[in-house]
Amino acid sequence: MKIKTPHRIRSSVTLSLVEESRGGPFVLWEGLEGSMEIASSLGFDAVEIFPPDAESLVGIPLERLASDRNLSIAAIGTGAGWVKHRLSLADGSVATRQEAIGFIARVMEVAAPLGAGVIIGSMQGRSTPEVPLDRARGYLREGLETLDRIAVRSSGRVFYEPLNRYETDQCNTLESGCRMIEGLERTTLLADWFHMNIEEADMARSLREAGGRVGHIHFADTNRKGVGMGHLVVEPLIQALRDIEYSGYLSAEVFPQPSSMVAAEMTIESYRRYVCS
Ligand code: LER
Ligand code: MN
Repeated sequence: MKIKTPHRIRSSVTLSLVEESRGGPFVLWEGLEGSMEIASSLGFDAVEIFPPDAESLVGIPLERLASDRNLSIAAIGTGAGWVKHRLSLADGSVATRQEAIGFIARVMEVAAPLGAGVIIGSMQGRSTPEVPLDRARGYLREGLETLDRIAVRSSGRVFYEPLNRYETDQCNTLESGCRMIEGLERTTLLADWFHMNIEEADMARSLREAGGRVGHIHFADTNRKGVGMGHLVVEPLIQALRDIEYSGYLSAEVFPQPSSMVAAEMTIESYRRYVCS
């Protein structure tokens, strides 16, 4: 009998605990346990958590809640630092930059023992009239260096996420993201297919060129709905991931449209169609 090797590319779905982010691209909104229950019943390998802050996760037996349901924690987002507290790694004030680093470091303290990476997306900030682009990029690099050092000490991982031009002018492509994280030990790129569809000339080629520096993927269709609900041509992207021996998650960070349930079901169906067949 042929033994099927397990898929190294695993499935994940986002769950949000941040009321202020309603309307954002997060699939499950039923609290930690309710959302994990749904993810597990649909057969996802993992969940990605978007918490208000690290403190709201301290004391919660995350590992047990997940493993009881046969789930892993793929990653923990830090975007609430921006959404709720207006913190950014590129802020003009040194005190605010330090607060931003502290916010992310505390999330890493929760994430690292779970084997989950921390995501730096919105927290990278952008240039402003007071902070020109060169300086904003320098501040971001300093913040990433500090967080990478913390990750080395705690066996944590950092996922740095290039965003589309309407959200940041720091790094919009995987290529510029690779330059931003050059030389860092525990920091890889988060390749979000929604942003990539806007910014990359050839998404499959960009994934191949980034190679082993791709650490996490936000699995979204062109319209930021579940994969299968837009016009993304998925096969070449999965082939590129196989070619670079990607062994992380495809994590659905998409709008809960037409409903959380349909977005999650569509995602796991697409995952099975493209990755497991
Ligand atoms: C965060 O992962 C992201 O993709 C940004 O667009 C913020 O929502
Ligand atoms: Mn994303």
